[in-house]
Amino acid sequence: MTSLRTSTRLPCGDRVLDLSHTHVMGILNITPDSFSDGGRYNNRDAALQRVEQMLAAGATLIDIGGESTRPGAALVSVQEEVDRVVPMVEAVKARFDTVVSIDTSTPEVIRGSAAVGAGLINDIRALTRAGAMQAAVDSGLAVCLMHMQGEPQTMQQAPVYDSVLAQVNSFLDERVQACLDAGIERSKLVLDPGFGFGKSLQHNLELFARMDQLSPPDLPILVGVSRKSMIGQALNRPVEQRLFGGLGLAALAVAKGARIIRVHDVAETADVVRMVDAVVAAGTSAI
Ligand code: PT1
Repeated sequence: MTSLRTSTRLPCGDRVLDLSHTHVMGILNITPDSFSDGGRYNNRDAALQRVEQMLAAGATLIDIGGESTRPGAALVSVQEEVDRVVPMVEAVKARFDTVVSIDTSTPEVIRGSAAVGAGLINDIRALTRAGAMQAAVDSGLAVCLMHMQGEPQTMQQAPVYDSVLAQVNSFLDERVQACLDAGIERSKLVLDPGFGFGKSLQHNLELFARMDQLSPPDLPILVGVSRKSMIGQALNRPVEQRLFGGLGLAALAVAKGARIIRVHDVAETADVVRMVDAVVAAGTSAI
């Protein structure tokens, strides 16, 4: 399988990610109600230990989020989010040589985190919040643009599409153009179909199957399906029994050209990713 997604270097602040292979992004939720971590990592030392484990297990990015965005989650105040996220970014960058991604839509969090060494802005709202685009431009950081229909609180109440791929693509095309118009370099952009964000099981499955047709065709793709309800619905499994389903999807995502896989279960996913990468590389080598 050849890919049009040709860019091999993603500049992330003080680091560069080599996108000639697939990266595992480890999730660090620092919300009291966080999805499937049960808020166990609120405590600074426990969170840093978790980061150390994820890096040892093969994560090359750590995604730090202070606002839960799973279906039905409530908003947090700007001050609360800044207070949760920025000191954690600073603590991680002080101790570990890694790329820190910030899972945020909030301009104050983007600015504060950029000042203490974050490398990637992972925004489920694709820089649509007032002031977020300018904060991203000023930061000079890489940006992941994700598709979502609606807002987390209500997005799973009967989502509707004519064609899910066409609608996701027209949204992503528009957000990429908005970033370019604002002055963000194309080489700093990453796309995310937004699995579970305003999508039924059927929408998620169709979007996954056609991920190689995500637009624009030259930009790298990030996939986040770890422990999500699309696995629960397809397999009839509660959240603590979704690992194997998630690993299957991770393998398929890599085969379809995804370059960053966002997960809770780093060690297991890292083996899957390295294995599939090895097969893909063998199929595209000149020998
Ligand atoms: C994601 C993602 C994210 N997911 C990016 N950032 C979450 N770039 C947070 C469910 O259906 O996919 N990409 N940040 C977590 N959000 C959800 C959504 C968690 C849906 C669970 C579900 O169970």
